[in-house]
Amino acid sequence: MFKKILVANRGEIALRIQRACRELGINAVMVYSEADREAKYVKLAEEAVCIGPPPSGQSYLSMPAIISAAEVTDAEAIHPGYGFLSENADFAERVEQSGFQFIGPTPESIRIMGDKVSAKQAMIKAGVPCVPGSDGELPDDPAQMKRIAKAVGYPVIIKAAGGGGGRGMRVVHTEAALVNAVQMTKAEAGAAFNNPAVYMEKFLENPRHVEIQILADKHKNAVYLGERDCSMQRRHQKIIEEAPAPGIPRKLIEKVGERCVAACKKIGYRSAGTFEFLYQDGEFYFIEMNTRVQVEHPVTELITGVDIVKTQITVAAGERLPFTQRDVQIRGHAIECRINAEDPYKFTPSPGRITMWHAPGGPGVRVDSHVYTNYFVPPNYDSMVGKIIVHGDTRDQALARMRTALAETLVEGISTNIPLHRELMADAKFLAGGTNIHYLEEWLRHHKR
Ligand code: MV4
Repeated sequence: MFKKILVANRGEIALRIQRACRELGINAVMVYSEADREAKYVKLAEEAVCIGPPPSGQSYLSMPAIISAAEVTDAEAIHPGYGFLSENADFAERVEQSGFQFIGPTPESIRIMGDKVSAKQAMIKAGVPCVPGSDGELPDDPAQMKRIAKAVGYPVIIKAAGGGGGRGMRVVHTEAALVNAVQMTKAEAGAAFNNPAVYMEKFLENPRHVEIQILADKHKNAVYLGERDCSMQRRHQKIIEEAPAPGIPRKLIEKVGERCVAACKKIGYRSAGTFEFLYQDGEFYFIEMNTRVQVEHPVTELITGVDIVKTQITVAAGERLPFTQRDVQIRGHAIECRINAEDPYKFTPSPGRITMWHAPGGPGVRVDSHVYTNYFVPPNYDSMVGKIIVHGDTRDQALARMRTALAETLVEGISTNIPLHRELMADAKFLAGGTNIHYLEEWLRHHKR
């Protein structure tokens, strides 16, 4: 096992990785920007290295700064967390060329999944169900384009190969609008991603976002850890996630999960990964694969008892997965609320000093947060200050525990979205389960504060 790992991230996930290292008896080297000097995980660290000024381009996104920090501290491996450099294939490659283990998949896997056209082609080949659409990149010829759209059926969606996570997409409802929409999307994609390639899919009007967590080792073993429903989102920012996904038959999840595992084995995927699907009218459609640990990984940890971050580390060191698919049992229900430093209804960021932070507790309550009373939320990064995650035997018990947890949570000095979470935990449609990706934005239109 590694003796020392460098944690190339900040915030709650830096603390989460530090905790996993402690449990494994590994020394964690924390890196921090000048804005994160006061972070809890920096104070708790046996070793910490300042990697630059507050802007992430000069700190958490600086490959030379991070790799030199690993060199001067004699770390053996680098955990990238989520965001920042976590899905940058060039970074993974440079980490390995510098003699460190990248805690994640191979650079080749990251590259295939980073290009949404090659990702989808790999999934079709591996038997994962995908949204009907163009066979690979969309041709430039207007006649061919129109022929493909007609076969797929309007409305269609044009997506940039270099996009993902909601960037570089355009919905087209009629043939009259098609050619111009494709040209516009290609121009934007060329400027934003340095890759003008686009592809076409049938546009699904009211899907849920359901994703499947997988874990794989370097010995061709892979398992799926059930699914998460991440439909409660606004502008592609998830705010509530839960597992299992309400109302989806277990048999169907098993069928799709087995396809994801087969795909992992086929492409030699290793580490943690997430297959993102749209779920509509009882069918799953693959859209993208995330090659990192995700913000919402704790809901899966709570329903399976598997420590995803620890397993990422042990499999990166070459160990085998310590369990098989048969050992993975889904128990109870888990819900996560992301706590953001922002106005709960206007969504403007609310950085600043937290004058009071009181975290909830009690049975089935987990809080993943790096903040504390007197902590200063820097304005330079994502507004998420922590996550409240609850587990119960049933969804109703998990909901009751989340309501209690949110009622106990006290944050003063900054605004947070806790009032929004409290309202949603009492919303009849959410409580019924199965709301789609448009629900929150529609709800907000009718609940103007
Ligand atoms: C779609 C779609 C409908 N039909 N693809 C947005 C993020 C990116 N991961 C894929 N996205 C979508 N792709 C087809 N064929 C609707 C979305 C979408 C969405 C997906 C998941 C979660 C939230 C979303 C919000 C708006 C649109």
